[in-house]
Amino acid sequence: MESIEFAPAGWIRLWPDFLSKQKAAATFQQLAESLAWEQHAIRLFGRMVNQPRLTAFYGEQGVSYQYSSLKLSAIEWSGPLLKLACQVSDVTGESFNSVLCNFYRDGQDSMGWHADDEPELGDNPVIASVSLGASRRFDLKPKSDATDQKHSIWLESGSCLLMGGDLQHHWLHQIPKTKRIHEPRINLTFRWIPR
Ligand SMILES: O=C(O)CCC(=O)C(=O)O
Ligand SMILES: [Mn+2]
Repeated sequence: MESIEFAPAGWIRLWPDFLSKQKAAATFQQLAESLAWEQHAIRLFGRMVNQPRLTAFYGEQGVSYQYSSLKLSAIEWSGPLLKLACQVSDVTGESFNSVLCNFYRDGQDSMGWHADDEPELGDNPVIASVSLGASRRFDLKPKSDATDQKHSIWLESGSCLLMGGDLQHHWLHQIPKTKRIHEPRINLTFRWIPR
């Protein structure tokens, strides 16, 4: 496990081999085929635009999550997602009751700069992020816009990243678009959302 402390605040930990490459590839296939992937439209600067990726939200019954003008009710998790949630909890020592799943079809799919700071996640949320399929670059920059402090981490298939402390108060993160990647990636962000 690798650990990085962030100034001004927060931390991340990374388990590069949370799942073996083989297990990660099999899990990618299974989730790509079985989850209820949808492309949602969100309101951006007063216009409705499609998110540049597919998503699916799963978790314990009754959990819902509101972000970017969307309100998602969890589909009850079972099988592979529930098993992964248990494995993530075992490795990280943290509890999760839901998972926001993202499907990046290729390098043209992305996630813009944001922090996971919605009020329902609580004050200092701990979020675990499991990556399957193509490696993508994960960038972090301070909200204060001190651009010299930018960090980038390659999230490889089978890795598990944990974000915690007050990272979401002080830092933004993104998955940038790239012309160089043509393969798909699934990312699973495990969260704790009170019901
Ligand atoms: O795809 C990723 O690695 C990041 C996903 C993310 O930041 C999110 O779902 O909030
Ligand atoms: Mn995020």
